[in-house]
Amino acid sequence: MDAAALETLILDLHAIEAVKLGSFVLKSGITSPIYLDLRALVSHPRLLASIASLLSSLPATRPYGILCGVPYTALPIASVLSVDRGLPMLMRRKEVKTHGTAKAIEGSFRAGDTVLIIEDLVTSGASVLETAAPLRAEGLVVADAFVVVDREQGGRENLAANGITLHSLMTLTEVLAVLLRHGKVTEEKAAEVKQFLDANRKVTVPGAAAAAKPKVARKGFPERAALAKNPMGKKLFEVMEAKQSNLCVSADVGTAKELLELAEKVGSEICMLKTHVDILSDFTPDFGTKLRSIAEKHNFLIFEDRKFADIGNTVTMQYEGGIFRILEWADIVNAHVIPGPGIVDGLKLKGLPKGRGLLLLAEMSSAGNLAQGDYTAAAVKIAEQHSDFVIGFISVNPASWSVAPSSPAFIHATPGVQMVSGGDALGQQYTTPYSVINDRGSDVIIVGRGIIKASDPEQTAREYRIQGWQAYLSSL
Ligand code: S5P
Repeated sequence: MDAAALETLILDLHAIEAVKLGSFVLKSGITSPIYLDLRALVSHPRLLASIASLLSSLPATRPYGILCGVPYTALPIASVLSVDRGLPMLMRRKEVKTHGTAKAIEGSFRAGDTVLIIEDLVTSGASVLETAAPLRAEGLVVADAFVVVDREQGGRENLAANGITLHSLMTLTEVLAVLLRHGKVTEEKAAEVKQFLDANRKVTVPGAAAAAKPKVARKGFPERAALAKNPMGKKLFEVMEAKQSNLCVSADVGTAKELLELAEKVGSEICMLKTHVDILSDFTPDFGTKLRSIAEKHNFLIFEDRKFADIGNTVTMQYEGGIFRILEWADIVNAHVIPGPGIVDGLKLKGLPKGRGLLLLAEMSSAGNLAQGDYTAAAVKIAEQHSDFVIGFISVNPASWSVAPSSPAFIHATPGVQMVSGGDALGQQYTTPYSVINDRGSDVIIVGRGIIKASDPEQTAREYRIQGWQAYLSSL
């Protein structure tokens, strides 16, 4: 690295007020005596060019053929680098369009291509991870990230833990040294910044974008397993802990053949596989046995998303009988609470003796749904009255509930999860794994199309598992 060029760059950044000293509250929630904001760069093409040229000289651990800037500040930097080097770019959408082609990544690529991530500033590494996830989900390889400034607050370590090597033009310590040498900062202020840096070496929010502190803090899964009254609820906690997975894949495919293949593929990454048995065109009575043997092999639970919604007597027959014989093979089923507590009594009559568990739909993910407020509170009440059988809820934002379940043994499982927020054309609404677990206080992410429609469901399931698990860890 050309030390003189770097020194000039730091002074230039200070001159355009991209580096400020004072007292600032960062995105991560901590108060910092130094603030960096590289957004102003768009007004300074010469500086932009010199940053791109310096970045260009950084070594990578792996040859790359595509660049991807982290939105938004790094986009112009990546663009200049792209033009300079003649390397194509990809763009990651922060929001996926609700209608039309809901693509998270814009641009052309082939699975297996290596993408270099470009970022302006790294604190915890969360933004880089948020960009890497959908790229990896498409089968792209992400091994390195180039960043202008490393704030030295855990980003390097968090990224390394996710298989990404961070290469920075400068660290905050280096910025400070240059400013001090040129009399741009007093000895006193420099000492304050140094002290701040030492005190904040680790901002451990891997996968986080919003806050350093989780909005919902909670007990760990092993502790909650001990509190569970229902054996299947206990088992789900144990499986999650053993596999470090709070990912449930929603296997919404059209045939049993595809479903069983998918179960084999994603089995090692999940704690639970969710089925809609009534959409399988080739269902045969041996489906349950086949699925159970895959579940045993990979140690995951089977959740038939039957959404029972009738009176107690009818649901006993729907649960046990018909051609699907759900009771025989599904560890967990779910039910609406619209009929009142009788539905739980009915299902429990059949399910409890077989050690099964039930999730109640306390909320729904679709736009305009009616499961809110008092309805959600009623679901909590019914669950508490049947805590021997009800293991938890289908929830969307349990952190916002006016009446929270009294026992931490209840599990929250949340559908409507993708790497980028947005929705589909039929009312589904998506939130990211981090937000679902950390901001909204859920436990399990339920992912359907985000995984099953990906070009590499196995790799994508792995990415979701890592994101979901890290979000859980950071919420403890
Ligand atoms: O409120 C809900 C409840 C459920 S169980 N919203 C949902 O989307 N689900 C189910 O989760 C839905 O039936 C589908 O099987 C899955 C979401 O799939 P995705 O493709 O949108 O991720």
